[in-house]
Amino acid sequence: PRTIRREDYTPPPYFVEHADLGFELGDPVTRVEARLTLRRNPALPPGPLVLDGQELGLKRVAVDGRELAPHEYTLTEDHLDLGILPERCTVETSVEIRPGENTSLEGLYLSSGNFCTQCEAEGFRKITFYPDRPDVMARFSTTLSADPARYPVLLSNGNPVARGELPDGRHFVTWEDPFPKPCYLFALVAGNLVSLEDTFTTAGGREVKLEIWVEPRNAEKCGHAMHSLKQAMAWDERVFGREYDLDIYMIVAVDDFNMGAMENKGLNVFNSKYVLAQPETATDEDYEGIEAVIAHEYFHNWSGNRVTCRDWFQLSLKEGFTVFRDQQFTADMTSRAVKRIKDVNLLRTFQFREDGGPLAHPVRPDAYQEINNFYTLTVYEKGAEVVRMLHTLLGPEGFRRGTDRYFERFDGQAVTCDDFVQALEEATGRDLSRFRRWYSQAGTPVLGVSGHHDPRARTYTLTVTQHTPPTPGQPDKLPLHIPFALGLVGPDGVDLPLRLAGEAEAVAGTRVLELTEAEHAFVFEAIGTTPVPSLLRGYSAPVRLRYDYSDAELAFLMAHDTDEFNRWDAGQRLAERVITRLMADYRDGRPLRLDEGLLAAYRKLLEDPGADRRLLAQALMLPSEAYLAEQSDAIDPEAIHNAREFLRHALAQELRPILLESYHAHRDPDYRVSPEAIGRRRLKNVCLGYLMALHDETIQALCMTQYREADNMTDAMAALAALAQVDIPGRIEALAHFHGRWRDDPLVMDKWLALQATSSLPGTLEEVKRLTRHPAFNLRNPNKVRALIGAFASGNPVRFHDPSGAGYLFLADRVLELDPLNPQVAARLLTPLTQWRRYEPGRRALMAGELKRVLATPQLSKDVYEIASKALG
Ligand code: DPP
Ligand code: ZN
Repeated sequence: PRTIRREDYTPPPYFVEHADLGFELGDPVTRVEARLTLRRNPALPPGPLVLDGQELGLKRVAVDGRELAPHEYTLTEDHLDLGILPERCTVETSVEIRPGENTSLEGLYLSSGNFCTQCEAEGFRKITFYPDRPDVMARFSTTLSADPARYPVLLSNGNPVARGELPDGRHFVTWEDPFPKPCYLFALVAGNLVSLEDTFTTAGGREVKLEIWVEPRNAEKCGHAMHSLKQAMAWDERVFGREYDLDIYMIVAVDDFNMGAMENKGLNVFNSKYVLAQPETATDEDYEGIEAVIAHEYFHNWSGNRVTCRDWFQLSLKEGFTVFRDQQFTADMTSRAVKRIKDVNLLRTFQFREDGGPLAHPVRPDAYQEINNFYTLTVYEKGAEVVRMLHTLLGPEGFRRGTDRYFERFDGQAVTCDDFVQALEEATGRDLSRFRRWYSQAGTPVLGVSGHHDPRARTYTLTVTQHTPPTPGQPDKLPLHIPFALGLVGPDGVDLPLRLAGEAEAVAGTRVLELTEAEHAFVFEAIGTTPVPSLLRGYSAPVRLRYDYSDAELAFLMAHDTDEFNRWDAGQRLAERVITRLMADYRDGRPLRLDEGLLAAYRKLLEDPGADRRLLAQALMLPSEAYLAEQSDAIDPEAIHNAREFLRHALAQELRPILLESYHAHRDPDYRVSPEAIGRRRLKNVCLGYLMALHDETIQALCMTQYREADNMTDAMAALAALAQVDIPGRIEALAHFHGRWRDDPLVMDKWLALQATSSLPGTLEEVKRLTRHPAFNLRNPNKVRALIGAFASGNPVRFHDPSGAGYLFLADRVLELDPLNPQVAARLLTPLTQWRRYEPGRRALMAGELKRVLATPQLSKDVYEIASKALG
């Protein structure tokens, strides 16, 4: 496959001023008529018009009304070359496509018998011939026609301007989108759908119609999504000064979707997982996920749609920024510290893994074979961290001045990450030249910190070094501009006032130092007693922090740090250290013993009556097996699992009375959805999880009772998840009961599949294989694939990494089976194997063997080819 390079970018030779589209929707055949009004780019010498197009049956092509004969154009597998055209002209094409046969879920396809589209990144070329690149922005009008009985609802971008009946009995609707947009933001939906309607009045006083469209069976499940949308609209006005710009905003939920959702202008198409919720079917986490994704797609209306990307290398321009925006929104709607903890957990577990492996790439990549492979944690999550660092460096007001300038200056344009940074520089007068390296340099920087207190001079000296390890294609790294937030905590647990040598005044609490060189020494004055440094507060930069804390210092920070994030992080570091020691004991055959310091720290947590329940629940959770693996050198998943399970069991044994007490104290008679109620539920269920590690019949009975009596999915799932981990008759009974109750609800069945796939019981792989033949599973549905196969490979390290290699063989087989149907999801599924070099020698060889087998398979998609070849390269 061909490699596309950022440095090869050239502007488009033709612009599309207007795209007039007509769809005669039908299954098996849909006809698409396109009339493009074109203008040659005056800045370039005249060149040919080459339109992108794949799997299109070309019926007719005309220029300025004259039909071309076949010798007047060149048609290949993915292009239509019309040669040099006049400065201004219209090109008409007529093509036939077969949406019912489209299993890739890119372009136009059917989901539950309804038509829908997914065009980002390059799906529009499967709909019609077009310059499919984001820097070509056109005004679209779209006429949909279809059988009114089967497809009563016809939706596209913008405003509906005409509708009616056609002589042949079909009906039609014409939509016009007044905002020029790249074709990746095009969407259409047609089918038998019902809507929940509401309105939102913008700060400017315009009334916007809000519609959420779903299949009739889901009509009652849209309330939370609608509420979330209105919250997001109000928040974006308040915090970023951004108002909505059309008279109507529509969201459609479909069951078959490659991603979470898509921000098409005025017509978002969503994976139903991020729309549908009722207390009986959705957990508290699902509710939060819906709120976040609804907001994310809404925020794209400015950060992505009004100002879009010049090319796909700039993807983080819209994604990193929009993830940062949705993170801030969720923090405001829920708990800032808990949100931060979740995001950092994701980053440090999975983005760090990506950034340290064979697929490492900068936030703004330099090259790709298949752009779908670059919708990554690096582009999204590290990209959001980069924007967060800008926010920290500029302060909230400076950052807001910068984003105002960015939106104003680039409205209606397709721009670059550099343009974004430049707007922030212009608005604040700051020099961000060194900061820009965050966009070009891959890899996770390591900060080495040491502290020295001189009691006689009353100084405390912090020495900070930074170093970024090499990544593929980038052997040498330069120092980055890093905001380093910290405090020095005195023996009484209070932050010391901080004054650097040469400064007049001391500042109390957290302060942000700026690192720009490979090494710095900061001397704080008037420090009389030896402090414990609280470093990288709020996780102020996406780096690995190395500081040689003692266990006692970590326990101290865990109890006293005023920074909630660092309080949690100190607990995680302490637990990680304890588990690492247990792993060594396990491998060397020594008896495992519970660490008294950790036990005391956990007891203290549980005994604090005033604690925020959500934070407490979070603090009680041990680092995940995946996180622990990311910290290891030659990963041994079995040692990690057994050490961690030993610790869970030992803690539960020692803390049993207080865990039980806390469990009962946080059971509420009524289901409510306030932050307080959610925190109580979470804490109760974390306690239950620990208690179930005891393998005690009384506790198991308690768990069965919770499952049976639960009137909400959060409690039912918590109980069922714990039961799925133990080999008792109640497990089978509960899983069967759950299936019987929810077999007709696909989203709930996803949970059922995932629970079984992530059980650490020894028979899990066989169970997963059986489930691939169960009616609840369907290889063509990405949610099912993720729930069963994805969850097994990414969420069940001890079973997936069975030393026999059976898990690897199973995964590679599924990837090869899925690749011809849906390459995008197949490539994603393969990622756990790309980490092969990190494992101990036995597993390393088996993983590489499966990757080689995949790579040697004929007719591989370029999606899977790129991942497999880079992983082995
Ligand atoms: N729909 C995906 C997202 O919002 C891609 N734009 O992140
Ligand atoms: Zn996005």
